[in-house]
Parts: sequence; structure tokens; C-alpha cells
Amino acid sequence: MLEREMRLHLLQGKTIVVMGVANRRSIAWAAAESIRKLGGKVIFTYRSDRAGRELQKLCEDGFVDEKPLVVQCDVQDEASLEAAFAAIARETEAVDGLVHSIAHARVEDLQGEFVDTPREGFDLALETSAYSLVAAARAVRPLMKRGGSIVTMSYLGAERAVPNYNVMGVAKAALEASVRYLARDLGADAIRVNAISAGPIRTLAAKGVRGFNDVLHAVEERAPLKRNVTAEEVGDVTAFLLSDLARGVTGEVIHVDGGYHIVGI
Ligand code: 0WD
Repeated sequence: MLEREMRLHLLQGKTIVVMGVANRRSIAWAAAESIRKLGGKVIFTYRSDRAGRELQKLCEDGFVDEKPLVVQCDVQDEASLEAAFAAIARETEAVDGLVHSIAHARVEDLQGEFVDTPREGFDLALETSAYSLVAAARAVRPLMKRGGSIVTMSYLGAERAVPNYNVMGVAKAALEASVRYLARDLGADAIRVNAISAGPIRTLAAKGVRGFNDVLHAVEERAPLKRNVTAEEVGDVTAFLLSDLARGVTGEVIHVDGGYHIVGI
């Protein structure tokens, strides 16, 4: 009983901004569900009008009592970021956590040879997928008055040359390095910054990666757990990192991939 109560209240009193819900399959949506299960309050940001409509529907179905604040935010646009966090600041006295679950690259840059990546494709991927964490951390910092926890989503392509992942792998390497530098800067304000390196999960973003099914099969065959992970499993580790259970953890990349990254051949 005591254990169950502790579990339910782990994020009680905490307000968490969740960025990057495109639809119900999004890792960000699973993270929001885990946060809510543990008593946390969620604020959403979305980019496209389509994602906004999806979120509206999801919130109508999933939130019975108080509807969450939903704010538009395009992380590539400084004015949009500022306006979004100003709107959040008006509605809440403080923010305790931020989930950054955002990435984007052109489909044509997620196939073929990495060496052919044009400058525009490289810049776009790094700006949207890595710099956006830096910009979001800067925007949320003044709202994290009681300290806080920032969690972002990475992938094995940051550490290894994964076929077709190409420029996104380079963006994820920049993202993981940004986690370490941000952790160093923000630690003095009691703000922790960590990444989850998630195994492959069938979402909208994953559809853009050529050969994605082969990646899923490779994990099933070779990962110690002999299966792929779910968005819910990534959501639960996100909630852990947001909670005080992880109060001593910062600058870390935690793999939630069924152990795939540890195997040799
Ligand atoms: O296998 C996977 N699905 C994995 C995903 C394995 C390991 C890591 N990840 C990462 C992704 O790289 C990403 O960083 O997890 C994060 C979330 O990915 P997801 O849940 O797989 O993707 P999806 O459901 O497609 O959501 C990505 C969202 C975008 O959706 P739309 O359709 O609206 O573009 O990223 C957001 C957006 O909501 N996004 C942006 N948000 C604000 N400003 C921007 C932007 N400029 N660009 C993309």
C-alpha cells in the first residue's frame, strides 16, 4: 500500500512542459501519460496546426477534469519560443520539468550516403533537433524557480554510424553534448539535464527513416531483452528522471533500448 501511494505521488505538485506531441503514438504523449499517472500536471506545446488538432482531441478524450494548457511553439522561431514561454509564465507560478521530444530532418537526408548531405539539410537537422534544446532550456530556466529537470530524446545513431540515420545521428551527437554543457551551466540553479537514448519505436518521425523495419528486427534478434521497447517504457523513465528519485543524476544519457547498445555481434 505504502509503495503504491509513493508511486502515485512521485510527481505530485510538479508542473511539466511537454514539447513534441504529434499524435497518440508520439513518445511525448507517452511521457505525458506517465507524468500524469504519477500525479504531475502537464502543459503541452505543439508546432503544426495538425498536431494542435490531434492534441486537442487527445486532451478531450484523456483529461476528464482540468484541461491542460496547450500552447503553440515552433522551436525554429525565437519569437514563437518567447511567446510560448511567456504564455506559460502567465498561467503557472513555476515550472518543474521540461520534456524536449522534438527532431526534424528532410526525408531526402535520411537515406543514401551521409557524405552527400547538403549544407541546408545539415543546418536544418541540427537547428531543429539539437539547438532547440539549448533554446528551450534558456526559455524555461527563469520559470524553474524551485530547480527542475529537463529530459530530451536521443538515439544510438549519436554514438554509432547507423545506416540511413545519417545527419540525424550527427544532430543527436550534438544533442547529447548539449545535454552535458547545459547540465554544467544549469546545475548551479538546481536544474538537471539528461537524455534518454530510446530504442526504435514506430511513430510519425520514424516513418521518415528508410529501412526502419530492419532496425526493429535487428533489435528483436540481438537485444538482451529480445524485443523492442515501447513508448510507455520510455515515458516511465522520463517520469523517473523528472522526479526527485533522480535528484543526483545530471548530464547523463540513459539507454531505454532493451540493452541493444551493449551487445557486440
Ligand atoms: O524510434 C523512434 N521513434 C525514436 C525517436 C528513437 C529514439 C529517439 N527518438 C526521438 C526523436 O528523434 C525525437 O527527438 O524522440 C523524439 C520524439 O520522436 P517521436 O515521438 O518518434 O516523433 P513524432 O511523434 O513524429 O513527434 C516529433 C515531433 C513533431 O511532430 P509534427 O508532425 O508536428 O512535426 O517533433 C516536433 C513536432 O511535434 N517538432 C517540432 N516542434 C516544435 N518546433 C519542430 C519544431 N520546429 N519540429 C518537429
